[in-house]
Amino acid sequence: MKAQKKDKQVIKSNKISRRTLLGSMVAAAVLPVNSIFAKHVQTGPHIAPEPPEDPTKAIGPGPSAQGKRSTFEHPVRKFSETSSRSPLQDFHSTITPSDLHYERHHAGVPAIDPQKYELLIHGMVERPMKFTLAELKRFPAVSRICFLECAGNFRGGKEELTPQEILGLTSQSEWTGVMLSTLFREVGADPKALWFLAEGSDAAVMTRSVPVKKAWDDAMIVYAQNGEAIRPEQGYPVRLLLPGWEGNMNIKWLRRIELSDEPYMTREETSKYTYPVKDRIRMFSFEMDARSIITFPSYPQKIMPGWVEIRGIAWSGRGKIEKVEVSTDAGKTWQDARLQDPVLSKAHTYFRHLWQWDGNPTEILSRAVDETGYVQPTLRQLAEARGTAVGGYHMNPITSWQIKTDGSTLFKPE
Ligand SMILES: Nc1nc2c(c(=O)[nH]1)N[C@H]1C(S)=C(S)[C@@H](COP(=O)(O)O)O[C@H]1N2
Ligand SMILES: [Mo]
Repeated sequence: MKAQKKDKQVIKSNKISRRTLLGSMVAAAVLPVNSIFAKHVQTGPHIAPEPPEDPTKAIGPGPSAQGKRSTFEHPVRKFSETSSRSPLQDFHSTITPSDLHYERHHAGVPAIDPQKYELLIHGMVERPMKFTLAELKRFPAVSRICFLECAGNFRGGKEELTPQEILGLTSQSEWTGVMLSTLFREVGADPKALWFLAEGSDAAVMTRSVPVKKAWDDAMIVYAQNGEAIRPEQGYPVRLLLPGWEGNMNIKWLRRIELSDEPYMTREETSKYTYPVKDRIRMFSFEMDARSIITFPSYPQKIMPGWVEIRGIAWSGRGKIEKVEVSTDAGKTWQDARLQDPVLSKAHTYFRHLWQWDGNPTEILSRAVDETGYVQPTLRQLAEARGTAVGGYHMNPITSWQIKTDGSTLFKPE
């Protein structure tokens, strides 16, 4: 009986027009059984697959204390001594599984006993205070989904590069902790304080000066990542979270905050994270500029002529993604991609665009526009705007993929 019913459905949906298809995509309805994305198979009792003899044997012994990935799935970070990159091409949505979050360490990952942990807040405050982890957790908590991105996130130069290799120094988590403004009220921050120093307790004792206005805006002291304690690599037990701002200011293993009326000019900010300065004005903002990347299709994936759903992520450190435009003709014409709701501020936003590939070689590109009206630039525009002062940081050019006649994909280094 059941099989017969199914057969009827197959016949009913045998003919689907392009309009029906697009309509159903927009309405996010279930794809028809006889889809142009998949092979039509004849169903019926005579070819119904036999269930395995003992299905539990095939799957495993039963409940366990801790789950693992399917043994068929192997997403991995690509790592060097100082950083690791998220496998962007393996993700279907925007939360990065915690064990695949990118890492950037200046002196390794310290092991910090949460029982001994303390955060000192002092300097231009009425009451210098030390907070244990338990004390931090007693304050009203807040959760926020946002991306983190290293200021040096961009690599090019050759065709055989995956999204992970090009742009894997960004990830997204749901972070939980206490608003820094709550703690600043607790210690009685002096309204005349303009900067605060954030200091980590890793061997690098990484320090950065942060404008106090970020603390009154949306800075957080976070102890949880995707619902559980922060991973050691992300700053266990506590890190500073500055939504939208360059990664290096988000101090991990945070142990001290000192308020002042001027920046501290720390080693990190005068050596590594120095930026081209024009007329005494820093040429880059602390915010990460809007950008995007197509993660499917991408190297080394292969496509077939016909319908292809182009997919990728877009984000901006200045707010929400307003739109993502996709070009399938090497930048001649652009079309708006669909954005996956909810579109969050300072967060990776998933985009999708249905494209019928005719089998001819072409190039596909994506371009992000954020709510401030900022449009993701081309590499040439970036170079022109910065003149000879183009540095390795804050490079957010439009990236394009070449589609070859055989359906293979290669990065286009420019
Ligand atoms: N204490 C400390 N904080 C740090 C760093 C570090 O080496 N030590 N690296 C910074 C840099 S350069 C980046 S990009 C982010 C990376 O955060 P993640 O490793 O959680 O992805 O942390 C920042 N905070
Ligand atoms: Mo970084």
